[in-house]
Amino acid sequence: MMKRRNALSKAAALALAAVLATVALAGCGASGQAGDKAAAGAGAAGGAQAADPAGSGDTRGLPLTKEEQEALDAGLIALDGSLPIIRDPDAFESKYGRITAIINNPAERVIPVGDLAMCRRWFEDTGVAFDWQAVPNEGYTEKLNLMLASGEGLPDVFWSFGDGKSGNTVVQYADQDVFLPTEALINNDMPHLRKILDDHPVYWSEITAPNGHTYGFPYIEEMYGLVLTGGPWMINKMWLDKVGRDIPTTLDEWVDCMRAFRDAGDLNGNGIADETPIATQFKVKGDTFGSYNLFYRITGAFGCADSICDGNAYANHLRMVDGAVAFTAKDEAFRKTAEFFHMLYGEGLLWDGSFEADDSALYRNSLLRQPIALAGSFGTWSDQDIQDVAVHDEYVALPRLQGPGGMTGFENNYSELQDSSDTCISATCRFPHVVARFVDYLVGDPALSIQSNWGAEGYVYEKDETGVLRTPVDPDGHFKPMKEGADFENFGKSRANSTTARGSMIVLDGYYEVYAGYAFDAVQLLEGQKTNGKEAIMAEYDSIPKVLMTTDEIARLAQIQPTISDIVERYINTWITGGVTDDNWNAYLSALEGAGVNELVGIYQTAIDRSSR
Ligand SMILES: [Ca+2]
Repeated sequence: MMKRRNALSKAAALALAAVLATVALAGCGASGQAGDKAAAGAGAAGGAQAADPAGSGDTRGLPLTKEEQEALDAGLIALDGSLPIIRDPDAFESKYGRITAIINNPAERVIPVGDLAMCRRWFEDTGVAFDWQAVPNEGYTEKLNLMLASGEGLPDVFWSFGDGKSGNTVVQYADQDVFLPTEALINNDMPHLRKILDDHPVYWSEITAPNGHTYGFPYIEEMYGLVLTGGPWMINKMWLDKVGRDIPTTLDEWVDCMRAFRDAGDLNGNGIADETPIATQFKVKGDTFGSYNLFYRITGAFGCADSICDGNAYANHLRMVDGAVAFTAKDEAFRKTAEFFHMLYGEGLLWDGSFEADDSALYRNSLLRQPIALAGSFGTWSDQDIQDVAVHDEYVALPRLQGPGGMTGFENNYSELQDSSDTCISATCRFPHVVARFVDYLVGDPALSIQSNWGAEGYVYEKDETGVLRTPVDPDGHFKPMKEGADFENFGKSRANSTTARGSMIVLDGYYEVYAGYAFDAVQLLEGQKTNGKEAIMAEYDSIPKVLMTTDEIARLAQIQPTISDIVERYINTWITGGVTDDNWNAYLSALEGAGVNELVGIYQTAIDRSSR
């Protein structure tokens, strides 16, 4: 539901932007290249995405294999969408053996994969009994790479490739006839999956390889965009009360509160001058979903939001502006943000550990672990970053702050489609239609999808009086184990020992409160994000779609992008401590040009145009 509303308002915003682009539109992209590209690309990328998605014109279908035709004729399998898919598992197995599937096993899984509660249920429903080749998580990628490089002993199905890695792997082998293209299966044999993809055209873009094919099937975990904006930006409400300030709603009011914190003395009452108004980190690496570095959160308040996300670092400082890829860290708003932080620094409002590069020294690993409040305002990912319960309760999430050129916050260049190509079928598989029908069964039933992803009823879920699956929690809000023994003592273990988790599961926003409650440990995190303006931020901005790139493009990004990010980080440190001048700003822009910033934008624009054709 929410997703659609966002998509609609984005489309409306895009249309409006296209109209306004002909008028003088100040702000983002006003500085040269980005603006030109925005005007040129507005029709191309923006329009294509809403039109016919990749592969949907294919109605030919994948021919049955010899074995499939034979098994169908013998009444051993059904491929019309009815269940079970394998009608006579014993007869099927004695004639063809089991369909083999390689899977990475986390250390906490002690139950054989085939005996997991969800695997047993899948078998009861479909008659599909996989021969699971479980490989320990440690070393899984290496083993998989060796197997793929040799091309020998390939299983019928690659259940997963290591979280988030399936896309790069299938692209790497795209021209080697290792994996079976699946778009014909999706279009003709998988009505449930096809509907989900057609309802979300961006997901089609994100699973389509540069050669136009899809491989395997996606893993999607929608959580109202949990990973698409940073975690809550907090302020100490108890300190606000002590200095007689309301919760700020503008950037100016926030600065006024920080000055009041600085001047108030012993706000935490321990007799020591140990308070700091603002804690942040200027190091991007390890900045979980754009949560800890306040610099980037504030760029939007000066007219052009930048975007960083450690989970998709090559797309850092890029954003879709008026339908085209723009490098936002060279906008004038970025310079104004640097001047703003130089002011904060000069006034003694920033914690002096904010420039630390060492993880253990970052405020979330130091200041927030103390049994007393030490900082006035900072970003978090999980609210559990603040370890002491009483200290935790002193903080509230800030509203989205209004600045001179816009509002705070940005959307992450990330996707809730976390893997493009799980449950990947190898080219030698004799029963690709059986696998496709199995995956369509898996994604077609919301309650089943949810349990396949997070764990089985009786392990991590119990039904409430209205039939909605709920995770049992104790009075402190912690997971209450449902099974005896150390192998089920926490949520992670109960999950790992009741389902494979990763694979082609699909959980959509519309499932919450209809089939299952929202993830019990993310409720507060989401609430804080909403207070920060999450929904408005997601409606306002278009992030860079997480499209699949060619091996050459990825190699080129690996060469040029880290240098570009280093330049940005280095200059931010220079500006905050020493101030911004025309000279160092121009030197910064020249350094970016020299490092290939235009090529970076071009690579992304090409990849996005290609995937959204
Ligand atoms: Ca104190």
